[in-house]
Amino acid sequence: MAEYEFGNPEIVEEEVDILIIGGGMAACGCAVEIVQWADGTDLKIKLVDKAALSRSGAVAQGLSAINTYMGENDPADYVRYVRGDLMGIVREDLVYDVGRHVDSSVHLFEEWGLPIWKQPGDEGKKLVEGGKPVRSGRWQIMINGESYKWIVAEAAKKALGMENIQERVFIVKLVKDKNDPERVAGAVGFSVREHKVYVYKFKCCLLACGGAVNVFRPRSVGEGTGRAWYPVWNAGSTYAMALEVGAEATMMENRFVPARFKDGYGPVGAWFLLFKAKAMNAYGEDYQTKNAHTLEEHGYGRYANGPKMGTCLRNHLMMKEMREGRGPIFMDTPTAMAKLAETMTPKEIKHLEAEAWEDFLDMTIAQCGIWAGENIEPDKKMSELMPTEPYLLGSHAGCAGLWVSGPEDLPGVPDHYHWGYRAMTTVKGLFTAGDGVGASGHKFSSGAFTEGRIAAKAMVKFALDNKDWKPELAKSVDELVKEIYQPVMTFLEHKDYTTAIDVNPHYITPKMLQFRLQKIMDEYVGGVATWYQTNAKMMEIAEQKLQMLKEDSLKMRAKDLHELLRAWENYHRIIAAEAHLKHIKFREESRYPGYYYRTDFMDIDDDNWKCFVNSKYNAETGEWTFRKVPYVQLIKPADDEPEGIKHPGAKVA
Ligand code: SFD
Ligand code: AMP
Repeated sequence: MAEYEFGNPEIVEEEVDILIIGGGMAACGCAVEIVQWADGTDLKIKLVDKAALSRSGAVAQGLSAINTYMGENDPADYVRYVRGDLMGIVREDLVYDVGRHVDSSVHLFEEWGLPIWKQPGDEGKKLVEGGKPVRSGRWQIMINGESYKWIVAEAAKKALGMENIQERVFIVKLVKDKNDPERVAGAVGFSVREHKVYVYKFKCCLLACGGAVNVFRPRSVGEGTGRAWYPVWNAGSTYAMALEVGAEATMMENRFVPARFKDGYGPVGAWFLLFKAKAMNAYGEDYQTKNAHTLEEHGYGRYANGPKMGTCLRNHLMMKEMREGRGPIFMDTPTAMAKLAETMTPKEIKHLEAEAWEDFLDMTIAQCGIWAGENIEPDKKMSELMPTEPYLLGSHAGCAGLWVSGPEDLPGVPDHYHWGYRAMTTVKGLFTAGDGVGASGHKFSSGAFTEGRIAAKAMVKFALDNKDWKPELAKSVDELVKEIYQPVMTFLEHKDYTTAIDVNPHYITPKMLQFRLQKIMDEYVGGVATWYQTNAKMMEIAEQKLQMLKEDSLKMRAKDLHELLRAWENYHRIIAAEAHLKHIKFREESRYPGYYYRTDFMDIDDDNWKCFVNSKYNAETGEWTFRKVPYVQLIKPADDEPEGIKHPGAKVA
């Protein structure tokens, strides 16, 4: 059967100086910046993305806001905001570095044609010309962003040249250097359109493949399957590939559980901040105010400042309502719109209604589908809100990721925050940005792009400093190809054993394996099934089940290239899931109530746990090692910051 004759892929080998893996915001930032630093050198730079650059990654559908823009704000206050939102433990050096550089990235977006909303009177005036943006919140500005990714990708394409961009190649693994096990020398992947395996050698690489989605069972099942808030095509590749070559991860216990418009996963930021809508319980009560005093339990209130509190605590109060039976939770869109309309002309009201729809048409079209399908006119009928399944990411309101070297020029930065090239992980030659960088969330699209730019400069320096070094792969090309095409071989070998192609004792389909992973994570590691609760005993069971799943993952089949992609995505998800589980188990407290709860350690315990948790994975033995890493406060707390923030950090060796 011709359709199955793909067991023998063509092999494409290429050596470059710098490989950019991923084509999202961070990777595009890197591409745009790197050509400037590499100008006048003969460095060969290539970018490889699993999808098509113009619509790949989290920004594929577009966005309605740029969530990180300093403008008149001091980056030190930005650090205060991020650290408050992430319960006191962030790498303030990394956050500050994004803060002081991010505006120039946003100015580039505008120069390339991204429409940024301006205040009345400033229309047509660019930000760099003093045009005042429409702010939804202190840090966020509104955009007409349906084509955001297209615009940013076009700049990246122009900078690098299409001949240096390889689309639709999924990178499966990094390869260590033959002579130095602490260093990466290559990456290997396959085309998702042609029967080809790609083997790259390089001096250094940027690993920027986004966060991890579909690790947990999603709320959308059945006809809704495939809908998620974060992009389903970001499958934990950044974390898995880095961990497998020994890079140190940090804060992988952290996750993001966004409160979203139910079923369509429409973001809430514009509604809360721009339209000033209020959320309420089923009985019309403002639960956030009503429940605020309950934050005193377990020390959670130490991280809230009156009504001001971070994302996870806002979730916590919402979840309490739902757990105790006062759901559903509603976003009161009609009242908000009526209030705004009080001072508007009919034409302006029409415009406001259009904006309400556009907020979702620009980034979460499915939410408009829900509104249309369920006869919801936002000015007439309220919409339900719901906390989603957990996502692992380092760029939105979460901080899972890798431990990277920070800037050296900030006062008070301790030695353990920087050890080499900026943005490099603990593995030589391996850099990351965006969702890849741990312990520094709230970068969003603009911050991820900015981190890509920061990494670009450091990578050029690294490549030039290592000009005479020749990469040699620790594994032969034959071995690598065999490994990558194993799911195909498994299928070809066993497909005729049964008559029903999906039923076969010799293999498991990627789809079934994904269901198993999601069920384990959902039921034992704090997914929606247990209202985000877990404990050591539940996690012990999850560990055993994950171990078996890992063994079975070697039996995944691929009947076509699509399934080969799914198989390897799932493999990456399993490693990311394992990291998440082991980190939660190691941290014996509930640092992020509203994201997850350890029912055996419900308190926030600053004396013992106000520190980073870092891990390393040994891919040969399957063992994980953990260490506590001291948190150092670089930006002084303001007087009105809550008690928890003022705690100096746990004393760890
Ligand atoms: O509304 C491989 N984000 C928001 N940011 C904002 O600034 N404003 C918003 O309005 C934001 N909101 C929002 C956001 C995201 C989503 C999905 C929605 C709403 C619905 C967050 C940002 O988008 C996010 O922070 C950045 O995009 C992160 O950048 P980066 O570069 O870390 O990840 P990416 O852009 O997803 O790119 C990943 C790339 O990797 C590729 N890839 N390539 C090769 N091999 C592999 N194995 C690969 N695996 C992945 C991908 O194709 C992609 O190119 S709101 O909620 O607040
Ligand atoms: P979201 O649409 O939920 O991803 O939020 C977009 C931005 O608005 C992020 O920077 C959030 O932290 C912020 N945000 C969302 N909801 C609120 C809220 N109720 N209070 C303060 N900030 C919020």
